Amino acid sequence: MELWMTEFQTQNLGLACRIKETLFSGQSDFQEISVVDTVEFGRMLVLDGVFQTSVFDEYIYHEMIAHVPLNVHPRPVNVLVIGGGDGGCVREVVKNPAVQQVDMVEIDGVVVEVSKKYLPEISSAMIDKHPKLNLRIGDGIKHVQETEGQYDVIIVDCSDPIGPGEGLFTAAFYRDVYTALKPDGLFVQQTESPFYHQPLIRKSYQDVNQLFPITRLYLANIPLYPGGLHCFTIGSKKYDPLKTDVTKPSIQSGKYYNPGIQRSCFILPEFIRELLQKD
Ligand code: SPD
Repeated sequence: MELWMTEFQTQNLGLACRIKETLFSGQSDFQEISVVDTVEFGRMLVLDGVFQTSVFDEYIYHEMIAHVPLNVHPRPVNVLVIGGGDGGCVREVVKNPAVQQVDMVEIDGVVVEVSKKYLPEISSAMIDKHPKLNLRIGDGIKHVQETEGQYDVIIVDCSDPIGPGEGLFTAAFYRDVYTALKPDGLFVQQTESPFYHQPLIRKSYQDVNQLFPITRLYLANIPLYPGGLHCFTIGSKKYDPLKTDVTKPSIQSGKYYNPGIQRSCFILPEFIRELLQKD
């Protein structure tokens, strides 16, 4: 019998994947967690029915959420990752030579353990206990509420704005992120699909723009996510992503990311530019 898993991306649209095997399925205090081995995407993490990451295309999301903001900052020494329980984001962050410490605060310890067991190529920095990595199981929202002027870069590698991810898309959270950053700090958040999450993208962009002198949105092509095109929003106190020197040596190519992408990912199609400009 053929087994399929579908993420319903809207009420009328779904991405269905043929499954070879269910490797893990369980309920944590926060969400339903599955790891399935699929024909097209390989092993895949699914939270509350939403496809989070797959061994087939995870490099795109993780390189883009980590290296783009890190390379906008001239000295990203202290970094905070909120969420990112599969470990792919911190795997990339620790590669930046300027980074000395990465605090990672993930709310769901079960996601970390399951990822270490079933997605070792993604979670390698957590498995190896990388010396730059300080991993804490806890509430990222509370962590930024209790922190002032500590981080050069904050990366919000969250799930969708439902369940545990909901509070990470509020103006109050962005205010606390602003306070937790150093005077020249910047932050990035994944902000979903420009085709299917337009109200969310516009609202978060406007909220960030109320606080930060510089707000920019950038894009990456990610086959696993709705519409295949994904948004990331940067709020920056000082450094403008559009002025990054892409010839600096810290900009090392990955599998998707390279100096050209660092620049070109901020070039937006007209419908997204218009979305962000609307009152
Ligand atoms: N709609 C899916 C967005 C998923 C974003 N989070 C991915 C986590 C990967 N570390």
